[in-house]
Amino acid sequence: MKLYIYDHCPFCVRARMIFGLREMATEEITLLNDDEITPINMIGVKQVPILQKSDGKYMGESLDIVSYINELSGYSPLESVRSEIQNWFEQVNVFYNRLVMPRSVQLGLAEFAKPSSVVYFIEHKKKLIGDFEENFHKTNEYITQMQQYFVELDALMVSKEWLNGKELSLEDIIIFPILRNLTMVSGLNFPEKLLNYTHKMAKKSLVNLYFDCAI
Ligand SMILES: N[C@@H](CCC(=O)N[C@@H](CS)C(=O)NCC(=O)O)C(=O)O
Repeated sequence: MKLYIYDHCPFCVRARMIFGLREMATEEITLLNDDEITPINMIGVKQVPILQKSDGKYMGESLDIVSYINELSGYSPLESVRSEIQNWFEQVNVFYNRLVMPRSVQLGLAEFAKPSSVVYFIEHKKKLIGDFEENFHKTNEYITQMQQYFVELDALMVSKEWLNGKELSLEDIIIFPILRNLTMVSGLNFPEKLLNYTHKMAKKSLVNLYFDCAI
């Protein structure tokens, strides 16, 4: 199987996690961010992640890929998300994007290997978050807000292994990618339990963190 991704893409991290956690093999292929043709030819839209299954057919939508691989590896469906966790995820989104997007293009990630791919990303995403540099300059303001959200999430964590305290669930699948990408923000302090969880999940799911290149 082949998994088409961008490194910075949290939806792609969801798909990467299930391969790592279920010890299933896949070849990860990072597309250039301004490559529209390849994904459109596969699933009709310019969006990743895309899984090419063993029969050659393509599948988009991160949560569909997660369910498919989870089932293929013999596990029962993943438990759903507590409403408090879903609310946290939705509330944090605006600060998350403003912290992460301006940094994503500065880390030398494979999807931004060509200058045109950086320009493409900035042009599209500034419609969502506004000017990248302005957002970068407001880092301290966003960090202050994010620290408060971290305290809330820390309180919702039932264990350091799995967010619901029992087993892998969709809570881990939606929350870990957000935490993983926030590791690119220098000066953002993860509370101890959350930090422990982030490291453990990165190891178990074979997804890298960005602490060593945070800016
Ligand atoms: N609902 C989709 C959302 C995927 C998505 O929004 N992917 C983003 C990357 S994070 C994308 O490909 N956006 C188009 C772009 O960046 O040009 C899923 O869960 O897979």
